Amino acid sequence: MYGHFLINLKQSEKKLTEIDKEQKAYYLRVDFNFERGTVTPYICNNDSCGYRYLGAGGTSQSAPFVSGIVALMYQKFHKHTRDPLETHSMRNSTTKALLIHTAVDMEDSEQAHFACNPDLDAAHNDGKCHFTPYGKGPDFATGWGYVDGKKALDLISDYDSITKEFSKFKEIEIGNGIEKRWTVKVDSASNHLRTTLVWDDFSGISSSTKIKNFKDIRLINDLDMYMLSPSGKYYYPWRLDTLPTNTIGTIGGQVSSGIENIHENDIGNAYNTCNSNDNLGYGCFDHLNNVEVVDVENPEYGTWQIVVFGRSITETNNDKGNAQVASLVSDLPLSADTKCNVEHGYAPQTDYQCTYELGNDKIYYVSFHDSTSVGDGDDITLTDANGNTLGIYTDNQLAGKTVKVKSRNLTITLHSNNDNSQGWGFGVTKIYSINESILKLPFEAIKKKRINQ
Ligand SMILES: [Ca+2]
Ligand SMILES: [Ca+2]
Ligand SMILES: [Ca+2]
Repeated sequence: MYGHFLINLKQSEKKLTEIDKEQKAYYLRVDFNFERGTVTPYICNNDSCGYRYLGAGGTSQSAPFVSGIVALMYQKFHKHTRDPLETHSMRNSTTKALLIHTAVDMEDSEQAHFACNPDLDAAHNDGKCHFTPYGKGPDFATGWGYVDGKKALDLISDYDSITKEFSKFKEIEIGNGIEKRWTVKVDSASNHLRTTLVWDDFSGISSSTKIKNFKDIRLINDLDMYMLSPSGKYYYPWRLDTLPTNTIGTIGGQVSSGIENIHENDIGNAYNTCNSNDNLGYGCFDHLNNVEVVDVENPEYGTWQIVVFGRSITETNNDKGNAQVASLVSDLPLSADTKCNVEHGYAPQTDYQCTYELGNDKIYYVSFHDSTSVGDGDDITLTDANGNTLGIYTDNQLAGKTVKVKSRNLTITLHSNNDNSQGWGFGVTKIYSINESILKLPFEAIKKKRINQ
């Protein structure tokens, strides 16, 4: 093992004093060499440690830099928690989520081109050098962008020693069919809001990798995430369509095994919209990766909801053996989960309760999922913040319905009796408010008055 770590990737070869001047925040210097079976530190001269920065790219070049940044992240985590890392640490998915969350997206530019893509060159076969195009969002050339070590480290702050949690990232547990919610509050002008979800998926079966269709799902566990704006608009995660995987056998009479037949127009841009922009269909989510990122440009002021759903959890890795542990990262402090675990379909006698935080000042509309239903002898009760019952619903009475609530919060309770009849349970698809200024328009007031007369 051999490597030099320094965060600034753009340096060519500099003296230590020059590097010191340019590093304003955090940096790590680990110089070591593996000689004759022992790891030895590099010997520094007065002002130089023999740094060499290679002009090459690729995972080999990035691995020592990213590893060094992750080492600093663990160090900072430990500094806040004061717990030994052997007993309290971050999962792999958490460091990965923090790095992806803070990565700086890269978009195509002439200056950034540094190597021809052999697959594209072979497919086009026109004697020209073809570069991998890369657009906004995740792409095939630069992934989620370049690592911003300082930003990643900055997220490891604001630690609560009582709950033993950091405010902007959490390790969460999601079971099959379970939906959980968190909220973040946008209360100052911001041109961007991002949420990142990463999980360490259970290992696959090696024989399954031989399946030819690469668009097939390889995930063992698939989690989905979306965000809901204060006015009830959905924001979906990024998706990126797969590339063709048929190989080119011969080019100009020469066999080139492993070269794939990819043309420039096969490489599309990532996208994060969904057709009607008003549904939570399967196609609105990614089902190929163990990473989901939701980006919002110019977010609305108010309380945003982050919803994580266990689309398909077939293997578990939490202590209780009933959920996938995942890592959730936000730009803003994540408010405590409403202790709401919605389960579809539910089992006999599995009563559960969810409280959704609303607001005193506005009328809120709460919409229920089309599948909402309960079995014989079971019901769904809606209660306001003062404990007043707003309604008791049976069968599929709440399916696709929107209820109007003016209360600080709304509690939904599902009562299930012990018989053989259960339903899907309930799902809240939207919570939104209409600005009071709209409700108080003179036109509305006049109209109401006339109706009253
Ligand atoms: Ca990009
Ligand atoms: Ca997914
Ligand atoms: Ca029942």
